[in-house]
Amino acid sequence: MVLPTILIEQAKSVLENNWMGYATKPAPILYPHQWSWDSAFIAIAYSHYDPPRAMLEMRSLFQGQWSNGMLPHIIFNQQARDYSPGPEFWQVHRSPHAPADVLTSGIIQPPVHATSILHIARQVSDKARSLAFLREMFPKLKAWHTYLYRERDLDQNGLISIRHPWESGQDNSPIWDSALSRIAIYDGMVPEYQRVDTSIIDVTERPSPAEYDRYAHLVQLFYENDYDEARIFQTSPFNIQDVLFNCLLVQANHDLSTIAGLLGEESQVFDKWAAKTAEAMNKYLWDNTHGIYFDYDLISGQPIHAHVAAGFSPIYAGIPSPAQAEAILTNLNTYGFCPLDETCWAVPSYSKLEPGYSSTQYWRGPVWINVNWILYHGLMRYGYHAYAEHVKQAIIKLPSDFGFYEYFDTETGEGHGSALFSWTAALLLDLLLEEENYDQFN
Ligand code: 2M8
Repeated sequence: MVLPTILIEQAKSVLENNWMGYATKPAPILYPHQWSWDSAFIAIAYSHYDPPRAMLEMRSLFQGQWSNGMLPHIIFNQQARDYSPGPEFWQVHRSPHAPADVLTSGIIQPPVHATSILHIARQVSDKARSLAFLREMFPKLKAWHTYLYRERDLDQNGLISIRHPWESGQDNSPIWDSALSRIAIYDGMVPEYQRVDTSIIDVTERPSPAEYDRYAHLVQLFYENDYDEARIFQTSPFNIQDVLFNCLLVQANHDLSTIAGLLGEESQVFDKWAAKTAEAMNKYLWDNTHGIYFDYDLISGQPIHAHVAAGFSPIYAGIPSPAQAEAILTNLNTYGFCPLDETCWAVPSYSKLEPGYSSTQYWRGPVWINVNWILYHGLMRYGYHAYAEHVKQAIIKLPSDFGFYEYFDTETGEGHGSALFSWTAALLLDLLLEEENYDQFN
């Protein structure tokens, strides 16, 4: 195990290496642009040791915000051409809302941004500068959350739905299998695309060609409908209320409410959104038999019984009752996730007991640091300190023993995917530096 001081320096150099001068790419070769939720996690790390850079990271991201409030999942770096699908694939100029001078994708990612921005503001020691930053970001965050509740809350019950697997951040999770398998592909249904990922990473670890065809097909459907949300939802075969997305939104609403309070702005609307989404998650997504939250497929009208670690994430936002949290803890400890002993490296993304589990295939079983960071905070929140410490030590030990990889083999701990992965370094830094937290608002 590497000494914490050395590990901190190594993690900082991963971020330095991926810094593009205005934002941080997720990984040196595989992901050469700015990704939305990656940046939010990365900025949390910068907040501890370089708040100006943290602020720049988030400002750069919001440069790509659409006029309808949508925050796109990729802001393309015009200098980097080696990622596919690139900007031309998305055809976002068909939307009247896309910015003219910034190249973006046309989908979203989980809304961790208010959380990240509040984190940053708390670390800026000059209170006036901190408030000025919040004042600048508040209308952008408000427009982002307003977009989600206006355009994506189809049942008007507080549950936001996603229209592409990439919007979840968990690209090839087993959650999407049933919905994707319903999409029959015929000639002309898939636009031309090239893949770069499979020439960089072992092809068996990446999404399959069948999955990719469907990802591309959905994007074609979006631009053929000029990114008009109402038209998309009338025709789209993919429309899912996702647990992780909604859970992160609940916390982000709480944080946006805190930001509004600090600025003397109306905060009630954000509290109402948080409560509404949390209530709906308990009503519609909680599965009492299995002690886990399941995604809900709006097209089939059925819950999706995929036992993924994200199904426990609502503890992060304080959504479950103590009894529900107790059931979650039992499930985490027993159902192929992470027993509280030395056999567990960290919580796998998908239960080892479920069909199709793989210890190395991307979002179908390996350990991801961001999911474990979310669960760590949830376990702390409910007072499960021993378990939280177990997960925290795993988050530190994996990069320390195997390197700052994108994800880790659940069985051996070995690193997979891209090396020098930014959010692995960032969230490790957050845990190692959090004791030194500066908060001038408390
Ligand atoms: C992965 O997603 C991108 C597509 O957005 C990809 O596979 O090319 C996911 O792990 C996602 O959560 C992450 O934000 C992105 C960049 O790290 O990579």
